[in-house]
Amino acid sequence: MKMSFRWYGESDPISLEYISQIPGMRSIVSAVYDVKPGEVWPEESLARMKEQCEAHGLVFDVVESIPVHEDIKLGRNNVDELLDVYCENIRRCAKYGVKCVTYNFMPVFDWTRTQLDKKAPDGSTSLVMYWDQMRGLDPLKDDIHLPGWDSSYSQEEVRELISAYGAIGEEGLWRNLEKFLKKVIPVAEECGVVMAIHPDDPPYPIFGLPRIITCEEHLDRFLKIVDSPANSLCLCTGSLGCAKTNDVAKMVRKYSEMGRIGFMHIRNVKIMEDGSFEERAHLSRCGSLDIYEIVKNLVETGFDGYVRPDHGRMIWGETGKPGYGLFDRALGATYINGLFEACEKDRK
Ligand code: DNO
Repeated sequence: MKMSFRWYGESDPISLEYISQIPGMRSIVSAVYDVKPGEVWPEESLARMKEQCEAHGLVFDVVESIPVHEDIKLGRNNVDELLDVYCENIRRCAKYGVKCVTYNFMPVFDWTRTQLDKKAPDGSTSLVMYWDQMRGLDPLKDDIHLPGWDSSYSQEEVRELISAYGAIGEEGLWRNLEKFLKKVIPVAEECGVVMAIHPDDPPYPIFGLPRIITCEEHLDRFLKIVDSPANSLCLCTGSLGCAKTNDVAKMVRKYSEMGRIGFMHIRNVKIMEDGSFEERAHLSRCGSLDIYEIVKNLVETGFDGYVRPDHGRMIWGETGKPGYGLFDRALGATYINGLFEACEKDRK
């Protein structure tokens, strides 16, 4: 496996120097952040990122994400033009050494949480989603500002998008995903890039918006649309893992055996009685997921893709981007490295 760390570019308070000091760190996961979805990424930005990483002994070879424009997901008139731009961005990334590109196909919003700084008894804070804070919210009626939601949409636009997605429904979203994959995957194959779709977080409908990358049955359907290793998964344990019905360790074994996991996001969540969840420290005993079992399954199936410690808590007084501090993610990386070493040595 190739250990990696997400870096938000020059505006990230965490420096590449600090990241390079984490034992076993190899790759940087980043993106061009100052360009809107649907626009071409300047080559200079990619070249600069590559150079900066190399200057710190790191490799910039994973992109998270090239965002998919809502009009692609909705299959609107300008979709062909937008797909051309998307393909051009893949080509440009590949030119600067990128091997894996993550994206998602979630309507309107990326991940959903109700609080980003829930304090645990030990004083650390983390992201949570509590149903009693979600119930009763109706984006069609109320002005909703959930933490982390894309503030680039006005409430009016959000309402318009929600009704447009309501009109196409789940099957419409699948059709538009199919069109996207049939255009994009051949380009990725041509330039040696693995496209890794991120599951919906959480993996069930929110506010009636369709969500399709949610469970084993749907992942099977997704992988069959284009049966190529370039069409693969970014298997996020914490996203899939907050639905009790997903057996994440089993899914990891199955898709890794098939050679269809390009990227692993490893983190733990604690699922509560009512289906609410809290992000926890990476250790198995801290949450509902057995991280040891997950890593063991990766090792036993010869996984050689990218791994990153996903969301950490805020600890030791650190402040910054929720989920993306240095300290707890570095602890996560070290724990995951330990599990890999133990499982690999056990196998010999
Ligand atoms: C959350 C991340 C997601 C992920 C996108 C991929 O912290 O895992 O925002 O980057 O869904 O497109």
